[in-house]
Amino acid sequence: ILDRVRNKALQSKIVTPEEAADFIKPGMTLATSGFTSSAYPKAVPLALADRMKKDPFTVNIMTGASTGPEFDEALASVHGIKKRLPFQTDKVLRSQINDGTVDYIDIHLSEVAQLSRCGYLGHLDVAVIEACAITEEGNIIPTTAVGNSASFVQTADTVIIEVNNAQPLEFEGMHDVYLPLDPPNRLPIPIVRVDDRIGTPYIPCPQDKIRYIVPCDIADHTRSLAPLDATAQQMADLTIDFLKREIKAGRMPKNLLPIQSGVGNVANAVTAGFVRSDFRDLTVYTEVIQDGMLDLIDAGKLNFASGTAFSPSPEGMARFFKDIEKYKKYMILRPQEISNSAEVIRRLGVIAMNTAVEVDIYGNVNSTHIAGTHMINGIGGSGDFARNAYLTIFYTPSVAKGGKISAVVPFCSHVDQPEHDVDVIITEQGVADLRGKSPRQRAKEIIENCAHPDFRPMLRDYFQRADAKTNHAHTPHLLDEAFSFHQRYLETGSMKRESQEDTGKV
Ligand code: 0RQ
Repeated sequence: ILDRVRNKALQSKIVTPEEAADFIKPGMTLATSGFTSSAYPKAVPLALADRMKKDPFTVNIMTGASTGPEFDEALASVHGIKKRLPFQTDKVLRSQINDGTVDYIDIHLSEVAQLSRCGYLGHLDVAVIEACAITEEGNIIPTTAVGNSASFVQTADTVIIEVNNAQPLEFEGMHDVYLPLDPPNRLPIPIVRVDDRIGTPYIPCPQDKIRYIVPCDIADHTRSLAPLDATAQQMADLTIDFLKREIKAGRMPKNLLPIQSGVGNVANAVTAGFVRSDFRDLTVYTEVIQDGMLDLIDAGKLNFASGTAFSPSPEGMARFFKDIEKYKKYMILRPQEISNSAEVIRRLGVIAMNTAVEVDIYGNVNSTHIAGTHMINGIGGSGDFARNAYLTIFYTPSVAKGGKISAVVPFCSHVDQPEHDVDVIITEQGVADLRGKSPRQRAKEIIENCAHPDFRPMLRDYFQRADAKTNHAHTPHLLDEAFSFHQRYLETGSMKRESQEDTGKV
């Protein structure tokens, strides 16, 4: 890695992953790079997990967002994590979050850096940051994500840098690192177009803060794309039609407004829908840039994409590297407090498209908890975008688990995005446009347009009885029945009534 550590004096700090991991003591808080399986440190966590296997102890961990198996899975598998924030997607860790072993703090991704700088998340002992290279001045060239790295480097006592040879040096120049001052000294973030550059192409790092430099040659463990299913495809088609109507109504320019889309099946299908559509000159202001953006560039439909992480599938990454000089011109990676900044999202007028686990008849959205109790992943950036976007769309298939669960329920068992933040809900059944509608009008729109026909009669029945019993209250509910769908699912494995299971009728 000598050619990647450009400052000769710093080369004396190169050690093995084991030596660096030895520095980490029980109870310490590690603040690391990493955002959705991109740019997370790999060699040091693996060495740390090895040490914990022989001599068990725990640490606290904060990252940008989720990481790969060499990090969350490796450390959770040896019961090495006590506290974790702000987002994760690992199976082993998820089970420990739901059995009381791990204290998991689910935070809007834009807020983590400020909360940590202002001392609300505890003391940061060590920042462990993946780099492409270290400059003559000791500054860090990030890899596939920026996440919270710049802030963590500023705040942590000491810094360990993993220089990853598997991450091509071509990433240099793709980043724009800008750290806002904290209140009361904050200035406006001067982004007025998605491609504006306002910071440095590196993470500033005082040389004397760097304790160790560790070589690593393990690539990001990103996932292959699942084939698009018919349900997701249908939601994508509904979205394209809906947006065309918005343009016709004069609510958006012909090339739309900057797009944000979450990760997963529906997001991929929606992006593929844009590729097939006749939209042109699209722009993207999002968190995670995935394969679909490469498709849009190839189709000549994308002008520019801004994000905090580049997380394509392994096939997408290979494609990116084959034509890196071309693709690089279309992309920028920023700190997550900038990619997800309320101020910038509101100014640009972003169209936010994210996925829900369930929605209720009034438009509240649950993005995180099964049956109100069991954490899936976390709110991620969905709330940052949902609250501040010009147009906020949530997607969910109308049913889950082979039709036994309705994704439209009387009352969400956990609320991540309140009804006030949700403009539109799309399922494969149709579109509910909630803008300018009262709760009573919303209920009708959601039940008739989005719920699965199997569950529509039960939902209508609930609404009508709630309306009568509350004397037409503003938001009619039967408090003793509001969670009856969930209760039935927990007791019988299905939200359907017994008679309905037998006969198909309510
Ligand atoms: O369980 O895998 O056991 O079958 O929940 O459901 O349909 O695979 O959902 O992968 O699209 O993720 C909301 C979790 C959706 C995701 C969520 C069961 C279902 C399955 C998962 P199985 P799917 P997806 C950008 C923005 C929050 C963060 C976010 C998410 C499992 O989109 O984490 O948006 N969002 N970030 O069977 C019980 C229901 C259910 C249900 C589905 N109503 N009740 N189980 N399931 N609906 C990214 C970042 O922020 C970094």
